[in-house]
Amino acid sequence: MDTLTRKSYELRRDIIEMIYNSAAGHVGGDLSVIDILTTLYFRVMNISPDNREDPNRDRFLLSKGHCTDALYCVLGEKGVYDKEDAIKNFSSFGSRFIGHPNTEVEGIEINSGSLGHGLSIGVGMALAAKMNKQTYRTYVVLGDGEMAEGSNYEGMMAAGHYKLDNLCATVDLNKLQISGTIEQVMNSGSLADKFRDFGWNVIEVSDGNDCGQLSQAYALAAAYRGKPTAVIAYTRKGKGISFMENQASWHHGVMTAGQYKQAVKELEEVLR
Ligand SMILES: Cc1ncc(C[n+]2csc(CCOP(=O)(O)OP(=O)(O)O)c2C)c(N)n1
Ligand SMILES: [Mg+2]
Repeated sequence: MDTLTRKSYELRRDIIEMIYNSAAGHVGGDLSVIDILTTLYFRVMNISPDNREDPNRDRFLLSKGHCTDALYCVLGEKGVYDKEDAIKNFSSFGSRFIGHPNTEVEGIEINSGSLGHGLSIGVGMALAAKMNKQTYRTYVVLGDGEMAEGSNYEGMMAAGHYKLDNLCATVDLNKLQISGTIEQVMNSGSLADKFRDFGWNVIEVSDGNDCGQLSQAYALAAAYRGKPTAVIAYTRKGKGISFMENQASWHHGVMTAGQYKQAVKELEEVLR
């Protein structure tokens, strides 16, 4: 197993611990997005504990903010703060590790979780970089259910209009949202076609839980000039835990003690 994949499974182990301790969080979406976060934070972006104030640090925005549990584990693993603090205190009274991203947590750039805001904020950050001749890149991660929010389409249009090739949006396309399939709840049709129509370069990643495929996509995105890039990552919700995979009910399900044991066992088998 390569180091990035191993890291994503170690982070899955942290996520399961955090979710079980707190009996809160959004485990299905965490497990679908963790390979995207691992690839971005450990291979692609120039973000480290030492450059948090650097104006040229890359910007990362988790627009599908309900999956902040995964992001807290990643930032802890990066050494931005004590990861154990986040795992033990997630969602507990008085902790800054609340259930959606907030800027009181080191390394978090924006408050998010009300879906549909991250892309437009990212457009502003990318446009500012162009105007100020700064070299940072802006990365926004969206959910496919989140794409029902109309504000995303204004963001897409503006990014295409201003040819923001320093902006990269990733859609975690797991075909599920809070209460069912995308098709049933709000059918958005082809998101790849919609991004293309708004003037984006589109890269489709057939296995969005494969860090190798994701790394290649982000390398192509960084080299592409003249258009923003959308990485459409076909993922699996609940990826890595057999009984959670592809089940809408695990959007924010809470594990029993038996399910927790089973989840840990499955991850430890992969990591052995
Ligand atoms: C504006 C807004 N409306 C509704 C919600 C409630 N909500 C939280 S998660 C979610 C579903 C999101 O689905 P998706 O983007 O596909 O996320 P994923 O499958 O990656 O968990 C909804 C509707 C919200 N957070 N914000
Ligand atoms: Mg989804």
